[in-house]
Amino acid sequence: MEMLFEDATLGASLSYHAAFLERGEADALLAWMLERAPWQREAPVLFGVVREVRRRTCAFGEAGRSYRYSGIERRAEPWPELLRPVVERVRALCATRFDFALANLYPDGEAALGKHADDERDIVAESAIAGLSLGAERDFVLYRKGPRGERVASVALAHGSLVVMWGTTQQHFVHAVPARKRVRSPRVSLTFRAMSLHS
Ligand SMILES: O=C(O)CCC(=O)C(=O)O
Repeated sequence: MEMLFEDATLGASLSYHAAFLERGEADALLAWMLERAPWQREAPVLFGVVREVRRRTCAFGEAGRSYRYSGIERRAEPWPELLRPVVERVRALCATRFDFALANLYPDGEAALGKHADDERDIVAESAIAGLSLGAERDFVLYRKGPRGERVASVALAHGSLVVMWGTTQQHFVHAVPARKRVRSPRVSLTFRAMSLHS
């Protein structure tokens, strides 16, 4: 485990777990996700305009969970068998009762995710958010919120790695997965979240 960033005053930090999954386990999960996951196109509404993006998403979790963001609603499919033991390990590592995971498929390096915080009301305030990476290595960048918005951490996320945003990170920081044009192969991420019971 590597602590990539910590602001003790704010109660925010970012940790990185390079070989969270063994190679074979990561390969099998990636293959399942690419072939079997129920990917959907995203068409987020930003400033009132519908914008289609290259990324695809779907969601897994406990029965009845759903997640709303940017005018999109993703309802959880049941946890796939292959993912169940992984969810247990992510829960144990973070001591957090994750009940939902949003999956992102980046078909190639042109697919990206802009700066945002996972600060929707559906998420339990100040709970950890853990991101599992499968496939092509992509950068994950953390910036301070606000007009200066300086970059505070950047990490190349390896196949089978886990990155965890702790505490108040979503309140004070935004994160992004920038485009990397030279990347030609797909990446899948699963971000585990603890949802408020009202959702
Ligand atoms: O793909 C990633 O690693 C980041 C995903 C993310 O930021 C999100 O789902 O909110």
